[in-house]
Amino acid sequence: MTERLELIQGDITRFAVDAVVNAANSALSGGGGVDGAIHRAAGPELVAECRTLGRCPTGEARITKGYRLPAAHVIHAVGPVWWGGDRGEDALLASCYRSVFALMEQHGLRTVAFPSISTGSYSFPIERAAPIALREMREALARRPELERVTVVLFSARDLKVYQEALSAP
Ligand code: AR6
Repeated sequence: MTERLELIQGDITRFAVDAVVNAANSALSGGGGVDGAIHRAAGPELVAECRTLGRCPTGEARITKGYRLPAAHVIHAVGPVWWGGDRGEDALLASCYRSVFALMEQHGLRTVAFPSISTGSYSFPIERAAPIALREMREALARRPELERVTVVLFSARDLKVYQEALSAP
């Protein structure tokens, strides 16, 4: 299973996968960080399709086409804002990852690239987020043999190191 899960440092907008995951906001209106990068690279058709979808609650996800991205689809997942850890943040983050895998199953998608959801503007501590993300990915890979590859694309060398350490933790 582990060989179907990979950690890479890079820019998620460059990945030719069935779906790239966007760390979106509930309005699905575009924003900064990875959301801004994905919308810039996909072109204005992406925000136009997002407008047809309405709001997406925290912990859920919505799928669109990828437009000018090399990826076929974008799955917009809305992670929790970090409020200190007592407002259900861990469960909401796990729910984001599970919602992405549910959409992949519904649409017959086999390869996916994730950013580190919520650990930028939303301030979720990455040392706490990484084990939650990796646990959900491993569970999905174990349950779904049709999933070919799950890639986590970390923007910085430091973030990559945190995920590598979480992946190798006993
Ligand atoms: N490729 C991969 N990772 C990236 C890229 C990229 N091109 N650009 C940034 N990251 P953030 P959040 C990393 O803030 O915390 C937006 O305004 C970044 O270094 O993008 O879920 C939305 O509209 C960080 O590790 O997402 C929401 O309002 C990670 O992506 C809000 O920010 C996530 O950081 C969502 O905040």
